[in-house]
Amino acid sequence: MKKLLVVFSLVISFTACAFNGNKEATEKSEADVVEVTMIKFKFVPEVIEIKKGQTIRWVNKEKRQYHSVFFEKYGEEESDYIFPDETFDKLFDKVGEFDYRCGPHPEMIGRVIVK
Ligand SMILES: [Cu+2]
Repeated sequence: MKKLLVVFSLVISFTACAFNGNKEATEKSEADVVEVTMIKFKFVPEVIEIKKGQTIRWVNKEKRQYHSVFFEKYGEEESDYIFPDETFDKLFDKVGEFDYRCGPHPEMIGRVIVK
């Protein structure tokens, strides 16, 4: 009976550990996502500074207009069109300054500074 209790409490503490681990992972991933808004044909903020390993989430807040995110200079593919209330995520794992634009609106530009 005592053995059974030990096993039982071990199971409980493993479960508790796993649960805490998940909670921390969720908190970390939320902190590592930084939002840029697409509104009135602008990226807001136009220049954003983040840390290596963070993700930018572009959020389209227009009423009707779609946009895209295009790091053209670096030979990257344009994102799919991002329609109102849709988002696009991109992870930045290299330090540097990266200029981008909207595919359909070349005058709509932004810069990501990764430190
Ligand atoms: Cu656009």
